[in-house]
Amino acid sequence: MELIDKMLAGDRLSLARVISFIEDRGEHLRKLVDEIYPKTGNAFVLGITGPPGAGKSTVTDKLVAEIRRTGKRVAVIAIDPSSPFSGGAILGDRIRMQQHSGDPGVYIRSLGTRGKHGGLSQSSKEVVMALDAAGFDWIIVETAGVGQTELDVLKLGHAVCVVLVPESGDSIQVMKAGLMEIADLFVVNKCDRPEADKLVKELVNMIGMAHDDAAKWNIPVIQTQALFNQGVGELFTQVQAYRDFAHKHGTIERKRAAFIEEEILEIIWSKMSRDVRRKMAESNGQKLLAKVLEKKATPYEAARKSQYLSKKL
Ligand SMILES: Nc1nc2c(ncn2[C@@H]2O[C@H](COP(=O)(O)OP(=O)(O)O)[C@@H](O)[C@H]2O)c(=O)[nH]1
Ligand SMILES: [Mg+2]
Repeated sequence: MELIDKMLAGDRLSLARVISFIEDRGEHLRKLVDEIYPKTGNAFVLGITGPPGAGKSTVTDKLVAEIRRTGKRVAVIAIDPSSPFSGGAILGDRIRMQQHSGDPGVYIRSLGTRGKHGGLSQSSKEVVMALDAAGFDWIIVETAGVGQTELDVLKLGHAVCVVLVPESGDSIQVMKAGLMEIADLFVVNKCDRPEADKLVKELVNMIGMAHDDAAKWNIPVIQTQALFNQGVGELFTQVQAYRDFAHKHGTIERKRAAFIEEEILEIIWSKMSRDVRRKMAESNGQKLLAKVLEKKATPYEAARKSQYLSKKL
């Protein structure tokens, strides 16, 4: 496909079009992903999450500068499932990102709920594949850790960095939000504010409780003041250390396998769900529905009578 060839050759407009195709989940999608997939496997994917306002975008922005100093290419996807309501934040991000505009080694894109609902985790996986194929060495996925969709999206990362701030409250919240399980690195940002030490101590305690196995990665707690460019160099050093550790211990390969398995399952689920809905809308499905409405059958009986539960499953 000419579009893919141009994207692989570094044409940014083609990359943008490919990403839009993926977001729109249109008819060319399958051919597109078929061509992209064989070219993937080089990029390291870093998820950055944390509560809104913690400084994820500011940290990302400074991290991009650190990565560029090593000469590597970096792409950022900002995932914002609530995009219609966060115009202000997006504007702020745009202004921040302008310092990287014109740098061919940096590509920044935000993904919203465009296209079908529930397709965000699949879309973001395929966007990551496209960016990987397009030759970006680092892919940063920024998402607010507030819901299941966001947690699903983070599964596509090779490493997850959780950004917290002193005022984000008790570290118990971190455990409640399921962030403790997915964090490979913690950042306590806005360390210029009081109470930062307290949060750092709480996190260190929590990590100590969760991991006492020496063969496991020691989750670091990095203190930053991203706005003032303090501590982000150390963060980058730790991210690289994690990447080396993960390569050495086969973690990357395991995560890659899980990522691809999830992609296959999502393709199957969406095809099956389309098929089942179509069958349901046809006359046999509607007859079953009528029976249930007339109380001649229960929903479970109807499901078992459908070809999907009686034969195929
Ligand atoms: N005081 C202080 N403010 C910061 C720091 N880092 C980011 N901010 C500010 O916090 C606000 C939210 O930052 P942003 O990166 O958009 O947060 P996000 O919602 O997590 O992406 C912005 O006004 C930033 O300028 C910091 O280290 N100290
Ligand atoms: Mg942000």
